[in-house]
Parts: sequence; C-alpha cells; structure tokens
Amino acid sequence: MEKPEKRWLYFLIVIFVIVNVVTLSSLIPWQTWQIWQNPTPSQVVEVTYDNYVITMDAPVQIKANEYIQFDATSTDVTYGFGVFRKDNSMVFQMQVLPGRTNTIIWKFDETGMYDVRSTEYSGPKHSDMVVRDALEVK
Ligand SMILES: [Cu+2]
Repeated sequence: MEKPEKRWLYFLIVIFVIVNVVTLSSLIPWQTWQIWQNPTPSQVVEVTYDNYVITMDAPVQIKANEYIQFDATSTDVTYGFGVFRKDNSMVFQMQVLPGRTNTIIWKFDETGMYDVRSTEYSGPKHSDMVVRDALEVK
C-alpha cells in the first residue's frame, strides 16, 4: 500500500469512528432513547403469522407516549410486520423470521387508527396480508 492510500485509509477510519461515536451518543438531541437503555414496555402485543394470515387481537388498544412491545412469530416463511397510518405512510416495520420471536419496541406519539401489513414479499397471497384498524392509539 502506498503512502497516499494509507493516509486515505486512516482518514476513513477516523471518520468512521467519529460518526459512530456521535450518532450513538446522546449528543444527538432527538435521540431520546437508545438501544442499550432497554425501556420497560407497558404492554406486549402478540402477532402471529401462519399460511399468509396475520392474527392479532385487533383493534389493539394502545396508549400514546408509552413503550409498546410487539412480539411477532411466524410458523412457516419470512413475513414483514409493518405499521401504517391511514394515509398509507409507514410508521415502522421489521422482518418476521420463522421459528423465533421477533421483537420491536415502539412509542407512538400520534393518536389514531393504524393498519398492519406484511412488508416482506412472502408469496402469491402476500398482497392480501393486511389487518385494517389493527391498532388504536389513544
Ligand atoms: Cu408478505
């Protein structure tokens, strides 16, 4: 490796470390909680996927500004757990891998009704995988 290449490599390593330290620290004001803070959820919502059907206790009553844990399991293939506003914009999503409990914790800051959809192409019936008014945030 030639000297200019080495200098460039060291420069990139320094930038990598700085960006990681800044974005993972509380220096970012809108970063109100981080992954290692491990918030205690006030509610756990179970979501099960089997043969292209999403099953949940809809409409699930949820309080705004509380940590809600979603536990999603699949018995067959990989699906997606996506939460959508009524204008079809997405709030968040995660993959649902079969054979394990897939967990995400979310705090809703807007009240209203939300739909749940599969956000991972899982097969020909994927586009029917919608639970309308699945969540009611008050
Ligand atoms: Cu799907």
